[in-house]
Amino acid sequence: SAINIKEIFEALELNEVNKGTWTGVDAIDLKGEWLISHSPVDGQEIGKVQMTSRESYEKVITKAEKAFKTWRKVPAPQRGEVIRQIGNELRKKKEALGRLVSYEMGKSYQEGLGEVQEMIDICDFAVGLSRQLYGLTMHSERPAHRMYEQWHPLGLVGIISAFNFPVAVWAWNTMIAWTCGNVCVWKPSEKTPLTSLACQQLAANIFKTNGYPEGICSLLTGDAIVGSYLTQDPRIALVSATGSIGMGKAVGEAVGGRLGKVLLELGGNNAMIISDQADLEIAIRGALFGAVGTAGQRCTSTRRLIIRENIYEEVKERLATAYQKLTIGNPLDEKNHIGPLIDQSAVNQYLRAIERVKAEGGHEVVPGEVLQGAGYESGCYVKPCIYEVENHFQIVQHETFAPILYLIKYTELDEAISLQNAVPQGLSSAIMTLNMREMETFLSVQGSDCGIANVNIGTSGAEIGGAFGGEKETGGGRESGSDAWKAYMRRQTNTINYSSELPLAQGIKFDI
Ligand code: UN1
Repeated sequence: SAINIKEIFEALELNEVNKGTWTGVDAIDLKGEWLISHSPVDGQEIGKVQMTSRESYEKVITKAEKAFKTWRKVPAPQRGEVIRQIGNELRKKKEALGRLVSYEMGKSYQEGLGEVQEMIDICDFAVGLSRQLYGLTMHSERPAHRMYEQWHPLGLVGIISAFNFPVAVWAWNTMIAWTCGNVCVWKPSEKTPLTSLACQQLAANIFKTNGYPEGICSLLTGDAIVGSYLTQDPRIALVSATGSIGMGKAVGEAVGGRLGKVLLELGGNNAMIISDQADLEIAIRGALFGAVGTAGQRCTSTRRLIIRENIYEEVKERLATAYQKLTIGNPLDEKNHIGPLIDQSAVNQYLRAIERVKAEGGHEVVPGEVLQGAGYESGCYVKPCIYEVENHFQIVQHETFAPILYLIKYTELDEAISLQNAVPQGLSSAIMTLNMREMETFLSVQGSDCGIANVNIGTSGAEIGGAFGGEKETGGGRESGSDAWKAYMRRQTNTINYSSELPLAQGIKFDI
């Protein structure tokens, strides 16, 4: 579990990182303040990069605009060929990048590898998609006319991503956006700058090797101020943002104010309904990974368990027993299930949430605490905890990005579904049941109101092939698979007249 950061930097071509001037390839021009990356694993400084200044931003965007003029003319399947090469490079660097994700973000090495695998999977998806950017054809109401629609790229796509999936969410967006013919400008979380540099370096190298200009792939480093350059800039046709609801509202307002396009993938408050007709073995395991995996820092993490009253005590006890077996510590050590939270401010939010749940009358099942002593020097390790609550508690209505699980009791399925929907967010949901009527009701129009609704699997861990995103305050956007690509393109309807007449639609007569 000891980390050799020099070796990882070498494997990912990040040797120049700390020198102040970035000599790596492509459109990043760093002249601003230093951004220091500390690992939540051991509190050590991993490296530092400079933030993008306003002046550098202008240079990046000028290059991106120029690059778009080239990239949009490259046939889509040839764009897919570049993505195929990126996928192959990721296969080669999977271990090094997975390790850096784990060290910089704090998720387990297994989950770090899983995240890189998600990138590889979306590359494969994008390669296939590059031959399938289908539009429809329609029958015209006029004789000897033909109608069809086609999809064109938008231009410059801005991507704002969060610390918790520092590389996969970038890949969902960029691999699809590039395939569609856009150029991408990425503003990753200021909490994980090094993993983003590694991705930038890897992708930019491939574009360069293939003879494409700089600017198809650009990176901005910095905080919300740098993000606001993107949201306020009318040259950025689409801003795709993943993060908190507060951030999403700010982005939505700024981009909406200039009538730009947004794709928002914000917080969840995901529940799992556990019926008395569930396979309890699966239910407990699903709830456990959903609640404590990634230390509860997924937007899809399970926050609420809505449990049928006649099995409530049994589920509660089995969960409490399972929680005792969890090992918390260095996430690079494969014997540990749970690593640290991202930073001190996340720890404070965890502590405040526990205070609030107690103040509102929540009942402790498994207590929370900040861990101290050998191995926990960074101060970011916390114990996953469980509270019995009522769904309407203010703190339960709110997404806390930490491993705090709430238990809620129900009697009738309709009531369970109402409780599950009675939060402002609408990302992911699950029901554990072997009863066909219960499951179909949960998936029906009077069932879950979320963008993701699962049966007999947990709320997290979506595959890339489906459209990912949710309703209500989750923001309504869809990323990744299915036809999510359409958000990165503009639709053009074309009507062609091949007759020698000029009939008007709707039969309107206009003769002179
Ligand atoms: C996120 O937390 O922002 O479904 C993304 C999942 C992962 C992605 C989560 N594939 O849990």
